[in-house]
Amino acid sequence: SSSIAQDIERWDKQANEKENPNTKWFKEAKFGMFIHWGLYSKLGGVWNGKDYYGSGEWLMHQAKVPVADYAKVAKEFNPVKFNADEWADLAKDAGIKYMVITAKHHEGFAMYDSKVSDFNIVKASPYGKDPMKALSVATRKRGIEFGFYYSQFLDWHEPNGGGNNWDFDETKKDYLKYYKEKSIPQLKELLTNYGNLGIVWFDMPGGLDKKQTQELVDSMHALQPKSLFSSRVGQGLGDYRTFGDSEVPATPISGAWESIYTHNDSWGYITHDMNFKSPKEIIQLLANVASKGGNLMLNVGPDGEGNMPLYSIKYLRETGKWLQTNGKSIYGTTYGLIPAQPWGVTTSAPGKLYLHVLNNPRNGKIRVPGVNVAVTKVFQLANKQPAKWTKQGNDIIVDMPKSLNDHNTVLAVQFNGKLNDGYAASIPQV
Ligand code: JFZ
Repeated sequence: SSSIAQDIERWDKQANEKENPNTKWFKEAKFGMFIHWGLYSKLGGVWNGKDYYGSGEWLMHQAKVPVADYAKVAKEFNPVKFNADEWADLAKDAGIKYMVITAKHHEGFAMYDSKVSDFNIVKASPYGKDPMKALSVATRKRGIEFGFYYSQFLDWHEPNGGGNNWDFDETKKDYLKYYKEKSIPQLKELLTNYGNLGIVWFDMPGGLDKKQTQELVDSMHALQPKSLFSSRVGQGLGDYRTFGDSEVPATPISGAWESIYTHNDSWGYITHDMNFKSPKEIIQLLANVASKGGNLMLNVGPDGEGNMPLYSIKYLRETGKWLQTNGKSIYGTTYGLIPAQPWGVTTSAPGKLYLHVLNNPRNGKIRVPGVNVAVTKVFQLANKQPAKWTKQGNDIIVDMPKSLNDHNTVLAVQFNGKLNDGYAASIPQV
């Protein structure tokens, strides 16, 4: 998209200023889980018998549902199948290092115990408990960083919140009043009552100028100095950049960043959205994003009862199985010093180059150009079996070993010396 180029320019400037030490864990993490869960998860993309395929969490907007009617959904929202330990186990098994869940999406419903607004899962729903509390405990217990998504500007439930122009007159709104009375106090609750948050994932800025956004960021960082705020807090602020939905930059970028994708088509649950990415697609996406130096945060959309989609459970666990034997080529790596090749992509670690063979070559050989170092060994990462290789100038040609797993065969190239950065000419220079 057009904004991506501007984003890169702005963030490269920022990355050049000073590396934020708080991003260290994030840059090593590589794989996050995004969860969209709210009243829309119960509706599943259908309002009054009409099917609105698209982003399920936008249903209220798409169907122009009056606030009073939408509020009735809360009265039937009872996710009795929700089990924080099961969700955290799934994340752990999938090889996930951080989780970000919607504490409040654009619909305005708080999925946690809020004293600021009664429109929340404890007060307005039969469920009557705080699932966010349970999830924050369960994830941390497993060494997973926990964070909240919070829609700071769009709030279709509130007369002064952004976005609802079917119940309210947009021109008469006092956004600052909404920020003062709901958005900021709720953010304070989230940053106070749930322990250390790895991430606060702000989304879709609006209604604040640069100075006001800076004040928002500062007052929130005062509560949690180490927490990382997403770039969608607006006005060029935030601690790491998150790219527009489903985008991977073409060349590596310095600094901390993530690409976000959803497992199927929608972020929020849709009953008949079956377009799930296969384990192979997830693994190859993860490798591609890591090869550019970023993280993949993959979204799942549990239903209104609290069940994870069966395909998400199955495919994420299979992704985790691959990571158990190939994780060294993902976690803690930096972008691949050898640019993308017809057979796949690379990631880097000290003294190691990882070849992610995404397309198996017909002739059983892959060529790796630009290897200006003394190679000591090439082996299949998953079973440590050495692979045959030869050198032609600065190219190495590797015989593909018998593949253990056709999702993505990773070959590790061990070397002495300093490998040239094949991207040096194409990375934006500041
Ligand atoms: C936002 C939300 O509106 C959406 O419901 C979902 O939560 C998603 C993760 O984030 O949608 C956006 C926001 C920004 C961009 C695209 C979709 N963008 O910058 O390209």
